[in-house]
Amino acid sequence: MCYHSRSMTAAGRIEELRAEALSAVASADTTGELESARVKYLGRSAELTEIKKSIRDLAPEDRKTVGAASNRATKEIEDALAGRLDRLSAAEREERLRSEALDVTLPGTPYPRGSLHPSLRIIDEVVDFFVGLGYRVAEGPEVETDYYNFTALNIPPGHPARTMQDTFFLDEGLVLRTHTSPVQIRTMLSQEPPVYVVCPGRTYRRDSDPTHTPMFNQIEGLAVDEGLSLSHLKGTLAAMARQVFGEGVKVRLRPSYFQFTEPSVELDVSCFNCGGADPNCKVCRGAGWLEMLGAGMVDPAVLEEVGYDSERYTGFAFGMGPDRMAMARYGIPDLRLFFEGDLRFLRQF
Ligand code: 2NL
Repeated sequence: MCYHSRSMTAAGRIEELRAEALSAVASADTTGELESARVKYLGRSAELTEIKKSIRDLAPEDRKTVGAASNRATKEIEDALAGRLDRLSAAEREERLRSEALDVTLPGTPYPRGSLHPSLRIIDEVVDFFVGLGYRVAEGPEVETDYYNFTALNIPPGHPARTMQDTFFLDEGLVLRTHTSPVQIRTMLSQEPPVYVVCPGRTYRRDSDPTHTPMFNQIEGLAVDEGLSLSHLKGTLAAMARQVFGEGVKVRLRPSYFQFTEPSVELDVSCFNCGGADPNCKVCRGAGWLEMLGAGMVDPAVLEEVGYDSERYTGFAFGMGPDRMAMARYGIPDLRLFFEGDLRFLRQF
């Protein structure tokens, strides 16, 4: 070792190394620097380590003093390292806590708030009304088979009512559903009466102008039980109209025709805007009444098709267009605005 060449005693060199190491430990400012000092002065190839290894080569009278001195120095350096490590890690922890500290009193980052689409507002209100009566919400596929969309609803293949629906036909007997009625068919096939369901969903017809879009929302509902009559239909739908359009509205039924109900009706509500009094009303255009939905008593042929005993059970069904209802309520002139996703339009609701 170098202390031989400088004709220094081992004990003297140990003392030098001890002093050097202690000062390096004392001046280490980070745990990383401290670790470098440890490796340098106590590591496997540190000079002090080499001295300890060479003790066995010393003259027997020197072994004891050099051994004791190197052990003392090692112990002292270790103690200094441990003490410094405690201090530095505490300081580093403090620093980390300080730099990572969160000021919980700062105001949060404003987060842009969305709004409910006008159609969804109507859908939620109508669905909530029926859920309040104990109806279940049912949903089903938008790609349907010809059978569920038409045949099961008393619209056999080749029937002219099929062409009236402007259907989107897909491959292999599949269609985009033209109404949500197939959901009720699936519900009836999967359970016995009593059935009380409300079925909101997207429906599709080949139509596009200011009052028709190829995709539109529909809400249908179905009740099948013993003893249901047209008066249950009228009472249920009148209560719904009053909840959605206001306690003051009146309702009236007009005869109508649907392939899957008999008798069939249309339900009008008195204009929620003018109450029927304003010949220039923008909402009803002076008619005093707004068409709200179509309905009827489920045709016995439809009940039999799903395996229900039409002698024992009767039912009523209805269908409405929440997009149209939203247009009336919010005075929106063009249905196409509903589906363009223009935020300037949507933010108004
Ligand atoms: C309308 C008319 C209606 C139905 C839908 C229906 C469903 C089954 C059986 C019988 Cl499974 N009927 N649905 C009945 C009458 C009218 O919708 O104008 N919708 C916008």
